[in-house]
Amino acid sequence: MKKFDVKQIRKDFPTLSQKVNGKPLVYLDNAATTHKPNFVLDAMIDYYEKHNANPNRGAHYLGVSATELYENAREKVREFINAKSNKEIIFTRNATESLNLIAYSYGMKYVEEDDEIVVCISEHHSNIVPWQKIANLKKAKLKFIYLNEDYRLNMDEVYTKITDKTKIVGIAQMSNVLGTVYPVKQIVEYAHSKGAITIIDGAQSAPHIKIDVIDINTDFLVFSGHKMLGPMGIGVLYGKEELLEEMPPFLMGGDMIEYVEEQNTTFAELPHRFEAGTPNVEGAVGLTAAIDYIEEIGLDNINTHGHKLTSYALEKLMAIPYVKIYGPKDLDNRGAVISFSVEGCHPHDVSTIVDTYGVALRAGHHCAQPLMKYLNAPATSRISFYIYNTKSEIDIFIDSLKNVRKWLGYGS
Ligand code: 7TS
Repeated sequence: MKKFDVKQIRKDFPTLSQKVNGKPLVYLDNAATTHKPNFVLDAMIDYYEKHNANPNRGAHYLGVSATELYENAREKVREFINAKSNKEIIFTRNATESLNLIAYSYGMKYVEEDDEIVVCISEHHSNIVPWQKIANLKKAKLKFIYLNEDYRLNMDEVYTKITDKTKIVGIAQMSNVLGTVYPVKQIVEYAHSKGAITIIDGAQSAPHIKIDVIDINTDFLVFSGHKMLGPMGIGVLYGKEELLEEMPPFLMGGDMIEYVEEQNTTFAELPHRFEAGTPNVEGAVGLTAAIDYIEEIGLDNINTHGHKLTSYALEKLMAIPYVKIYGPKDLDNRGAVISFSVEGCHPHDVSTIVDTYGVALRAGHHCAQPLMKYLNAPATSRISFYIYNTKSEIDIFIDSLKNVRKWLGYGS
């Protein structure tokens, strides 16, 4: 494992050397998407310059080369999450598409009237809206696990909400708003004891925490490449082979078939059955490079760095009397995402003002409106860190934040 050296790492990211509004960019919106190192950008250019072809089709040199790169990416992802087989790795556009695939394929086949689907109140819309649709279509019930006052989850709430009627339990391993990291292994174990299957949304956790699907024993896992240094437009669905084997295809067309007759079709083997149409080879190549880059630095180092920055930022934010933090205030089971509000200021004003100091943060409902309603907060501001962020960037952010209320006419 390489020594963790932020100065060196920053040199790999061309976007970070830009100025914004005349100030050095301080990018604190990594939960939305991360920037891409040259290693990833170069891999994608190399693909187009030397290998570009439509995979799984022609037997010509480039076609074989593109197919190899695409399948190497599948192997890379399999290793990354310790899945048993490449058949269990399906490439999608993003975590959202992966969740929709599970809902439309597994949900439509297995959910029945009066069944229950259980999700956490802090889910991203992509792990709520597809289930609302399935619940409506099937006359099933969508139930929510609520949180404690410290924004953590009490296992008693899990034991109450997951019942013998529960068919599906879906939970993000790390909340994109609160930063809370949930005890997914225990939740999976309990869901299984009640006969339910489990979906872990790893969109926020995969970039920071080593995920071992065999150890967690989840039935499905989803994540997006773009939140872990990879390009946009490539996502992953992991599913246990025995479940995927029994699931109907989600999208129909080229590449996912075995034989097509005028009126009937038989479908391809896994994983191709779930990958209709020309795949995103460029994205898969970029994701391979991103995983290589992350593994070179080491997920343990990345997680430790995130914790250091989070602890520093929490301390600074808690020292400001008019700032309220939405999320755990210590590092116990918590990731590198901090949501907060500034008394008397709309989060959009906060982000617009800090932007003039070069600071990029996110404001709004973070695609988690049910959580916002539960927290009684119409919107929050959010900072989120990744490998290239530094304590001095947090200092710049805190200084800019201290100017927000002055700008808006408050004394301090
Ligand atoms: N699940 C979680 C936990 C997320 O944070 C997000 C995106 C998604 C799913 C969807 O990912 P996508 O790649 O399919 O869009 N979260 C955010 C965010 O917090 N700010 O912008 C996107």
